[in-house]
Amino acid sequence: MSKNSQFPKDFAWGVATSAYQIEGAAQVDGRKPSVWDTFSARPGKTLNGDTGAIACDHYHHYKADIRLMAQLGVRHYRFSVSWCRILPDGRGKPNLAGLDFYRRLVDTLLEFGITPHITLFHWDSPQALEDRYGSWQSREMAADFADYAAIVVKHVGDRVTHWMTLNEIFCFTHLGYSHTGDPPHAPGIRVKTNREVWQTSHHALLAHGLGCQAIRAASPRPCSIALVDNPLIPVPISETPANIHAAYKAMPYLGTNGGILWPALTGAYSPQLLKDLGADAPEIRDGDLRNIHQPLDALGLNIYTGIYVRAADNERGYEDLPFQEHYPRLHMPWLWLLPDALYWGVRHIAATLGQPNLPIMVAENGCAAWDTVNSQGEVIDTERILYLRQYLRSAERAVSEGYPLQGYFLWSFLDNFEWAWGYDRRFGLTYVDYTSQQRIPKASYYWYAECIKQRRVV
Ligand code: GCO
Repeated sequence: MSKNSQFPKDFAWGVATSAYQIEGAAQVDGRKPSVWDTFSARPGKTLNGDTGAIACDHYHHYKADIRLMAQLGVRHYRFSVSWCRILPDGRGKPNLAGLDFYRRLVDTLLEFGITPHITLFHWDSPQALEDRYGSWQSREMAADFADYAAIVVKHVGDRVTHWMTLNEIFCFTHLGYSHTGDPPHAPGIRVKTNREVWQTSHHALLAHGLGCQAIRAASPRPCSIALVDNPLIPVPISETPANIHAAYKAMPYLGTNGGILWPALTGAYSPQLLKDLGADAPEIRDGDLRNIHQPLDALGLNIYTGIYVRAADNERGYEDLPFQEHYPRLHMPWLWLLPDALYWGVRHIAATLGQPNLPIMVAENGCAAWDTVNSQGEVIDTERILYLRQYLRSAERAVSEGYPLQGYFLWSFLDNFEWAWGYDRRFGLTYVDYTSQQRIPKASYYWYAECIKQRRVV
């Protein structure tokens, strides 16, 4: 059997986390609540009533955590900044203690030779803005986000040059606001119409666009700006010309693809989606699409799963093939094992969105498994290795076929607060004992270290 081919020397190997999921220290150094503090404290909203109040207490353990990250061998770390540490009331005067935490964090990363990639928004918006104007329900949120972004960039832009604006617009808008039932994500608002839901994601797109402009204006050095999205990826059930064509046809229809990636990358909602939405389409004011469609230096894709499609003799030219009950999945209801989604995600950006030269980073890929500590104090997470190995092979295929896939951030470095699933679901390469805050590198940590060292899938 031939050996897998090596990844290029400059391929960026990384890990990813987000502020609310790991930091804890919810009431420390002037931080005020985010919508996730409020939502998770409401009875019945998260599994076992878990909240991120303490989480991995990374706020106090960041030095040891970064040392462990350096031992893993990664040279890139994607983390997010908590808006309500920087601007506890969402706007106004910055809180210097909050800014200082991120400066210390960045300096420690740089000492260890790790490049910081900062996500400015990973769902934890200030509760104060929810109280003031209903956060993403208001256009004001976009301008407030841009102001906040400029503050962070001014403060650490002398040492950070990789920025990501918003993480997964679909999740914090379409799962945070709903017209059909109780939304599973913060702020958890019932609205009256689907149009109002689409209005929230439109405002988030606007925040991305104004944010890009604010970052470029504030950055003291040339910098790289990305959007991070989790499109629903159509994967041809077999790679015949007809099924590949069907996957291309499906991409602008599926999920919210046509209303998030399309406007961000092409400057227009996909006509397919607009036709489906009819009167539910959001209000788009003059100039919005121009603001939203900003030049990007990279695109971050979060890829965990996808959906099989095949050619069909219907108006759309494709049909989805929903997963059957016994199809393999990892420890989340939606985490169907579909490694080819990674390759196809990258390929769709070139083929369907017409952006063959846009550098792509896998900004998240990983899985929750049923991790336990054995009698020798180890965590042997072979399910995670099985999952990751196949997705990384899919990444290797994309690179070897010449697609501009330049890096991979594994989700996640640490077990952490998995939103509505609390601490029950573990996505880390590192096991966290939440009582003692002890960290135990899992078998997958050592496996990933070896991949990085050899620059190939081992
Ligand atoms: C994301 C989510 C992460 C989740 C991960 C696993 O960006 O996709 O925000 O925070 O923890 O996706 O569900």
